[in-house]
Order: sequence, then C-alpha cells, then structure tokens
Amino acid sequence: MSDITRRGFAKLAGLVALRPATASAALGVPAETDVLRVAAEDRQFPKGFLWGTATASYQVEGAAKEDGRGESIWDTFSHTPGKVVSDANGDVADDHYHRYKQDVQLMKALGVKGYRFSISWPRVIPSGTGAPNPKGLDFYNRLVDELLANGIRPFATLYHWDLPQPLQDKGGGWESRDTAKAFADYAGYVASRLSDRVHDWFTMNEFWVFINLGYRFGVHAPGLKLSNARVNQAAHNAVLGHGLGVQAIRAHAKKPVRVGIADSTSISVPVMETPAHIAAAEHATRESNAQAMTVIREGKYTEKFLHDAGADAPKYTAEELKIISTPLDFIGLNTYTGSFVRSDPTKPEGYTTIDNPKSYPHMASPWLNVCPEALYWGSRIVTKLWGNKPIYITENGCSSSDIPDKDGKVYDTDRVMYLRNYLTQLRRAASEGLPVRGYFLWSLMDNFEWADGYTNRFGLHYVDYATQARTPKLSANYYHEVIARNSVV
Ligand code: PNW
Repeated sequence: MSDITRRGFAKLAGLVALRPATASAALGVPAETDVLRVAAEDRQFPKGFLWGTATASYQVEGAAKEDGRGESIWDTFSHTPGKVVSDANGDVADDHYHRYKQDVQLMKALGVKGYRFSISWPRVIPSGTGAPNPKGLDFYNRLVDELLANGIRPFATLYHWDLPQPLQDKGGGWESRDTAKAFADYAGYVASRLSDRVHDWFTMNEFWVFINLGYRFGVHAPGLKLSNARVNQAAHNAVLGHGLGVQAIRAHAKKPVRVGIADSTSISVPVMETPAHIAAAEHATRESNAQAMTVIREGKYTEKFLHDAGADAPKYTAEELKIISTPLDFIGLNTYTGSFVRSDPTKPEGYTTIDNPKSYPHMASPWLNVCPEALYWGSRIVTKLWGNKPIYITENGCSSSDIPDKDGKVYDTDRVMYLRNYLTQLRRAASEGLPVRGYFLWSLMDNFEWADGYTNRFGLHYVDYATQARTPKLSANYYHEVIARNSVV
C-alpha cells in the first residue's frame, strides 16, 4: 500500500471516529460524503501551483517567410524530400503568427496561468549573428503583451531547435564553439528587449534530443550521422552555449529574472520501491544524463562517462565547466516517459536499465511508453542528486490517434487516462514536499511534430489544418477541471 493510500485510510478512520452514528457507521463504512471529501483532499495540489501549456516556434508559428525571418535548419530539413512524414513542413503550421490572439483566448478558456513558448532565433537575428530584425522581435512583443493583458505569465525558451541555417553552413551548427557564443549574444539581445515583461527564461530545450536525433541518428535537423567524438563535442558546445546564455540573460536583463533550462532529463524509475532499487535508479539517472543535466548541475563529466567515451570524450577546459554549471534559478523537466532500473550487484555501476517487453504500453508515438511514475521519481531523484531548487515540469503530454466524432468533438479518453495517471504521480511528489512548482502541458494545440509531420497530434485542441479551426478535445475539458479545482480529477 502506498503512503498516500495509507494516509488516506488513516484520515478516513479518524473521520469515522468523529462522525455521529449513522447507518453506514454502524456497518463500519464511512459515509459517502466523507469518502469524497478525503479523496478530494488526497488529490489536491499545493496552493499557487502554476498550471500552464507549452508550444515551440517552428511547430506552431508558420509565417516562414514573413517580416524578414531568416531560414532555420528545420526549413532546410523539412524541405528536403523524404525527411519528414508526407514531406510536411512548418511553412504554415498552426498559423499562430497571425492567430496568436485567438490562441491566447484558448489558453484563457482553459484557465492556464502560464504559457511556455519559444522564440525563433532566425526571426530575431536572421543570419544567426549580426543585425537583429526588429519586425521579428515585434511578434514576441505583441505576444507577450497579449499574454499579460489576459493574466497569463510568459515563460520564454530561447532555443527550441530552429537554429539559423547560416550557423549550420558556417561552422556546422553546434559542432562549433562559435555557435555557443552566437547563442549567448542572441539570448542577451532578446533578454534586453523582453525582460521588462518576461520574468522567466529557459535557455534551451532538450539537449539529448536535438543532439542525438540531429547529429547522431540524422532523423532531425540538421540530419547528420556523425562519429561519437563529433557528437560528444557538439553536445559539449551546446551545454556551453546554455551556460553562456544564462550569463548573458542575467547580464542584459532590465529587471530581475529567473533562468533555467527545459531538459529532457532521462528519468530512471526503480522497478520497486526498495532502498537498493531506489539507489540504483539514482545512479542510473546521474549517469544517463552525464552530458546534460549532470554536467550542468555538477560542473564535471562523470568518471564513467569519461571512461566509456575514452578518446571520443569532448575537448574542454576547466573554465568551460564553470560556465556550463552557472547556478540556475529553477529546473525545467520535460518528462514524457521513464526507464525502469533494477539494482544489479554484478555490474560495476550497480544497476541495469531494463529493456521493456514488446507488450509494454505506449501512446501513439512509439517512443512514448506510459510511465506516470517518471513524474514522481524525476522530481525526487533530481532533488536528491542536485539539491532543492524549484522544479517545473516544462513538458508532459501525449500523442493520440485523435479522430473527430460525428459531433465534431475528439473524445481522447486515452489522453485523459494518461494525464490523470501522470498528474497523480506529480501530486504525490508535491505532497511529499518535493519542490514542484508548476506544470506545462504539451501542447496547447496539435502542431508540427518534427519528423512525424502532422501525424502525431499532442494538442488539447484539435487543429483542422485545412481551415485552421481549433476545437477543444475532451482532454481540454479535463485540464480545465484540473486547473479550476487545483486537483487531479
Ligand atoms: C519533445 N523522443 O520532443 C519536444 O520538446 C517537443 O517539441 C515535441 O513536440 C514533444 O516533445 C513531443 O514529441 C521529443 O524520441 C521528441 O524520445 C522526441 C523524443 C522525446 C521528446
């Protein structure tokens, strides 16, 4: 029996003892109202918990050629035949660039208090370095003003994968340290222009994903399949860019800001809640994030990583490690799934990551294994390993094979099931005092799902791409209830 259930039963027992005698009490059964009340308390989130949604520039904005926007590696990649399902691209996407006011109203109707969006680097600095494009920045001025006018707090991400193409052409993108420096210049510039109204900043989104899918497996832009050594160097340059970005944002901010990252920290979940398996999951989480969250929080690569990488380890200086580990104000975790880990005394590292059986359930995206526990263990292990800092779940959500019903509505019961289970685990984390402060559901609306094109839908709102009509799904109604009650429902 879990702690929560045990506590719930204890409370119920207490209530039963206090209640006047009724027929149900005589039978030893608590009255239904008592059961409902205690159950509701056990699903409540802390006061002030921040509920939000998230999107990213290339996935929603469209307007690819408007107002002086430069090209990004995703324009190039998606326009290369065979790279994206049905050769789809983000030229129009959700046309959010023109429809942002309507989209802010969707957020308002949900009741969200926070919106995590990303800023398109090639819109703001078309060549990646050099002259900014004021018209590009203006879009974000308008968006931020619209959010604030509607009581929604903007959380801005500076890099959600749309690298200016000229930086790829010049130095090989993140293969070059110059890209890290260019990122810091861009980050400082945007902070200087928006920080009068934007208080919360994320440097980059998901190191592991953009480095490995982009530079190792070639399935995301820039579509490369590089050697280990080159991938490791690109990963290093990216976290260096993050650290330089943190410093630049703080240096150029007009008002006090909070800076963090939105990382796809891979979460190891103990197969069972025993001390040995929990310790195994902690070690596994630290090692499997050696090139991102671990080096960012500890300022060093783990011994195991350096040993395993051997001659392929990245080249770096002590000064760079210091920059990379510049202290953050909060931690953003993009958590969709987790990996089960068991204690394994036969291994020097003491753990084994289990390969799930083929029958393990996943959502519409094949990688999206259902693992609600990852939200609890992620918060707990990250706090245990690296200290007590505010945590935001900067992405969580799922794809579903959404098809409108005869009445035009999408009844995405699987997404509701997914959300209810994940939020229950997040609520467990909050109730145990872990510093989880907010949750951004991915995504506000269906959008360009990278190499999957428009096939895997992650939205709370169904988007009809022929008309750009947005229709709330059942999950949008569900999330509205969650927010209104500040509770799992
Ligand atoms: C994240 N994987 O991407 C991104 O931050 C979003 O832009 C994206 O739309 C969302 O999650 C849903 O996919 C991921 O293969 C892409 O493990 C791929 C993986 C994980 C996250």
